[in-house]
Amino acid sequence: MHTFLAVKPDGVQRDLIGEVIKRIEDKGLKIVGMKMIWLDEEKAKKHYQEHKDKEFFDELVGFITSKPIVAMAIKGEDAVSVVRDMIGSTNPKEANPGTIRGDYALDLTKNIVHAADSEETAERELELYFEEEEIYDY
Ligand code: 3AN
Repeated sequence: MHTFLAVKPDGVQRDLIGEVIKRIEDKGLKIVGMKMIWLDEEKAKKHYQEHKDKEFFDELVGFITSKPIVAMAIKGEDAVSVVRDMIGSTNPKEANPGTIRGDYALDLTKNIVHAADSEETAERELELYFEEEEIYDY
């Protein structure tokens, strides 16, 4: 199974790309696609389309386009739920210690990472960020 994870602008700014990669690899998951990209507004809005009516939507789009992000395709057994558990709750104040957000974030918007929350979302997000040939089968 594949999932999608992104190190957000705050994680990139704080030099936490390596820390996130290390945790994923240490867990036994495989990174099978990876790129640094600077999202434009159109793509950011597509990514967060489910939140388009929320009051925090503009802040979210402004933040995610403020600096580059690192997008990853990750392969492993139950990768979607395993990676969600590893990143911790959306609100970092409630995220357990030992999770990425629990260990590195306090702010609801600047919460270091994003990861797909279902198989359907993973498929959609992988398609949004990667061409088919950019995800390797190895
Ligand atoms: P997750 O990233 O854990 O899947 P979502 O999809 O509910 O969480 O929210 C997407 C992003 O929107 C979160 N990572 C967070 O940055 C932001 N967000 C969610 N809820 C709020 C909120 N109430 N106020 C501000 N930002 C929020």
